[in-house]
Amino acid sequence: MNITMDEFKARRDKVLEKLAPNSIAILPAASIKQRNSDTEYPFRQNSDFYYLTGFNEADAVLVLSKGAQGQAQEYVHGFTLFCLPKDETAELWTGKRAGMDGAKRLYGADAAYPLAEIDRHLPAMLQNKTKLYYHFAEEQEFDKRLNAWLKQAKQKALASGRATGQKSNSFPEAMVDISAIVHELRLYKSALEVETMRRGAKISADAHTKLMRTVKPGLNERQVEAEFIYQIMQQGCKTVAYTTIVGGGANACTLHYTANDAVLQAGDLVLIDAGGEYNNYAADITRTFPINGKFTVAQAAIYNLVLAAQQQGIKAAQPGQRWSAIQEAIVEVIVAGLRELNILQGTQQQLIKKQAYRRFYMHSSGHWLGLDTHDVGKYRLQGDYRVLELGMVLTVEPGLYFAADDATIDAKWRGIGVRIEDDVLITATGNEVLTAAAPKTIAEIEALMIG
Ligand SMILES: [Mn+2]
Repeated sequence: MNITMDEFKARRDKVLEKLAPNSIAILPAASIKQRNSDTEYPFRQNSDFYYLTGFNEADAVLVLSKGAQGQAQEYVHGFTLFCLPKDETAELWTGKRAGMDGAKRLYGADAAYPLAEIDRHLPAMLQNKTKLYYHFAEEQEFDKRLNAWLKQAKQKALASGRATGQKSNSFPEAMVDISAIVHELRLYKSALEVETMRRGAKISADAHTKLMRTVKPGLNERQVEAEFIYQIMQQGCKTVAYTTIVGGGANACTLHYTANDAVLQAGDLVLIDAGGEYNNYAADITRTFPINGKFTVAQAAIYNLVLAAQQQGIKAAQPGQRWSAIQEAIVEVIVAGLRELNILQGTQQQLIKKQAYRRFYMHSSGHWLGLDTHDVGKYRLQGDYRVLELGMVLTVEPGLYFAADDATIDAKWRGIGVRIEDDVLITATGNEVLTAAAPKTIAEIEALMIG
């Protein structure tokens, strides 16, 4: 289930194919961020860097070089990795390193140099390249270093011009954002990526199921969060893919609620938006269910409406459909349902046109999913929403939220917040719901909670 070194190489080859002739791409790994004094935030590799290398050490630098025109013999390699060298003392404190030898042997680097020597090599590698591909304005510190290397490359070119009397175009004339190339590749998941995501989705779905058995009145939201983290880590996730949301009662109406410190009350619903990160890939699931195991009539009405909308949204997630078809399907159901419940008044067409539903359903249908929870990849091409294709993975997550103090609606709806979210893989013939193992019909949930 791990992505193979062959696949990482195939990804780099695809990037190299898309680079202009005689060009260079530079991509830094993530750095370790200090939390305070001797304590650091947990390390998470930069997703683009990981996608192209599988290399999980901090501060490394990937260089892809295309074309050897005018290059020093030492640098005519496709894939160069700068990383930390083997060092017994340092490794005693911070763990094993691949080192130069490992970079080549285990990660397929054509050349590997110690990070400390990067200032010496990079200016020479930039020489005689016409285009530089890079992530602009993401890491200020690295931007500065890159500028310094460019400046050295320029000075070298001038000096060699003076020495030889020859003029040359000797360093990049254009800089291109590398994101467009790498992100487009990341949007289409390979068989191994799908297998990885399927596993992470199953682990996360099982953890949600476990929470339905665990939740009861009197528990603190934080205890529910703790149980989720326990479950996914027991099954092999390194951590959660994003900050867990556990919102009891009206807390569910705060879309990015993360305080998670209220006591769960009988008679309320609890909304749990939580997913594990498995081998660097994210799962993203939301379930909403009654804290005492039984939906009230009003809660059931809203819940079934969101569920119907989600089911129609998932149906619209088909190859050949546009991204926007999912939201359109959801909105049709939501508006019809809100009219039926007399929460909105007016014709279906007018209410959709005015976006009257946005008071209660104020977000979009979902997002791409992959190495990042809100994964990379464009939603529009030339202005139009793109067409869904085989191998794309996305979430479908409609919701309805009625603020506790909204005096314009009937009191029975106030404080109800419901969202239902699944992870959907676009297949050749339709789709596969990767998170289907987590129950979501009222009958299934009540049976699980009260038997
Ligand atoms: Mn989501």
